[in-house]
Amino acid sequence: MDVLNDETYMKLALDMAESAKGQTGINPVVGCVVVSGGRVVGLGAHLKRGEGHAEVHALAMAGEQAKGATVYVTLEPCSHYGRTPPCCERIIEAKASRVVVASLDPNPLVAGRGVARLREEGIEVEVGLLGEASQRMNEAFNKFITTGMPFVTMKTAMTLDGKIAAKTGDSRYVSGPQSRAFVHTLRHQNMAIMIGVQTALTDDPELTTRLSVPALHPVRIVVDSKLRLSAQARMVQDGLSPVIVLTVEGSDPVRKAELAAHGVEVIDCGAGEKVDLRAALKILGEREIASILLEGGGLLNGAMLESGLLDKVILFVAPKLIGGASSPEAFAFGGFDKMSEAIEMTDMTTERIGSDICISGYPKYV
Ligand code: AOF
Ligand code: ZN
Repeated sequence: MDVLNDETYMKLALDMAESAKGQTGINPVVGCVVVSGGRVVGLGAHLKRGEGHAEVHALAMAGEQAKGATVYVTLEPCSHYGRTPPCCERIIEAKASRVVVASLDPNPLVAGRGVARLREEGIEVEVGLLGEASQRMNEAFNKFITTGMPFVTMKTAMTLDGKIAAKTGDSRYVSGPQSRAFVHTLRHQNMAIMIGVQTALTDDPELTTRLSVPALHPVRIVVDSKLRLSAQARMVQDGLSPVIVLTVEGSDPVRKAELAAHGVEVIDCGAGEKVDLRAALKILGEREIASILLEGGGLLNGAMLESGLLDKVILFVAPKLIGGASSPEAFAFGGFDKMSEAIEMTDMTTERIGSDICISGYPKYV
């Protein structure tokens, strides 16, 4: 049984923010709860880029009752004129007397100015309540707004012996139904999904989001230096969301034109033999793709890891042993000579999902 306190309301604000994950584009998810005279008088979340911020919705619901109220907000109220006016001015205008903030806004246009402005007006401000949860929730936004680079989450399902398919290539399915539903939730929550061309050729995947409720489809990105993707591929034909092919300068102009004629955007990333992955992510960032779910295969996973471009790894480990020296592995790369050189993961979590174990963490590049 929870005791009613500040945390109760901040948790509610975080839950509302969480439910909007995936639908705010490059914007963060934010929730806000207004409490006055012992009652919740306003609730709000930021639902779509370009539309009202969380505080604006919650304060509109609270109306006159916002006077003297406490405002719980998961992210520092903004202080800048963006697509919408500054939330700190809206809070000041509403005459709230206390503001509880989970975490500061890393956007260089805000970064503490929102809190400073509220304090300047004599409003009591506390920062940090459930701050870690708020920061995790917006980990993609936090990276994108400070670096312009998308946040990359790699997910893979593997057997207990680290294989992502049998030696024949068969991979349907490694993990169980609950894990697979979770992956579709991750697709909904990420702006784009990325795979290597070999996976596209082997599986002809749709890369859409299929859940028991309607959800958002990510942009589909294929890393394909030699332009081997077929224009007949299901993802090219279905028209459900854009397809981007990352290739290199000098790849076959005829194939380029053919893919383009089918609505595929083909982007050159470097002049080398292989796609310059870092340059590719920079270009995708410039196109306002702030989060990418990397879904393999092993070679692309390995290359992304080696290049230090994976921000987060989510592994669904199924209670199976498939064996086979040639069975593909989750991370295929040259490897290191010594255990002391291994890439370490930080902030690991484990969770049981059906009969699988979900392990997630953040690779630490030194
Ligand atoms: C808040 N509350 O609910 C959100 C905030 O283009 P705009 O006007 O929507 O501004 C986007 C920026 O505002 C975004 O980068 C982040 O710094 C902040 N988002 N701030 O006070 C909200 N979504
Ligand atoms: Zn705002």
